[in-house]
Amino acid sequence: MPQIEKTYIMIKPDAVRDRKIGEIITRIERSGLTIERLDMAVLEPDVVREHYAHLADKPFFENLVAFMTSGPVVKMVVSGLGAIGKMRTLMGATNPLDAAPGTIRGDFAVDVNSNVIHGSDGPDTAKIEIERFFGEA
Ligand code: IDP
Ligand code: MG
Repeated sequence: MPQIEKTYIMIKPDAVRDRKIGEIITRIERSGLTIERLDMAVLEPDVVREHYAHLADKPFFENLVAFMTSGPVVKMVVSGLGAIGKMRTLMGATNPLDAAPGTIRGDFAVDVNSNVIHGSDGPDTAKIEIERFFGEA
C-alpha cells in the first residue's frame, strides 16, 4: 500500500534562469502532492559535492558542481502518497533525450548537463537530503 512520504526536490539553476519555477510547481501541485517547505538559495560547492558524492569519480563531476552553483535553486520538501516515486515519474528520465514527453525533463530540459530538476531516489536518500538542505527531517 502506498505510504505518505516526503521527498526532497530541487529546481536547478537552468530552470530558475528560464523562469520555469511556476510551471514546474504547478505540475507538482496538480498531481496531488503538497509543497511542505520551499526556499531559494545559491548552493555552496561543498554541499553539492556531498549531495552528488556518488558521482565524484565521473568526468563531468566538476562541471556538475559548477552548474549547480551557477545561480539560485528552489529547494522543496514535497509530501503525499508515494511522493518519492510519483515525483520521479513526473520528472522523467535523468537524460532528457530519454525523458518522455509530458514529463518535466521531457518538456523543459535539453540535455543531461542541465536537466532542470532533482528528486530523491528513495526513502533513505530523501531523509538525508531533507536534513542536508533544510537541517531537519
Ligand atoms: P537523477 O538526477 O535522475 O537522480 P543521477 O544519476 O543521480 O540522476 O545523477 C545526478 C545528476 O548528475 C543528474 O541529474 C545530472 O544533473 C548529472 N548527470 C548524471 N549523469 C550525467 C552525465 O552523463 N553527464 C552530465 N551530467 C550527468
Ligand atoms: Mg539521483
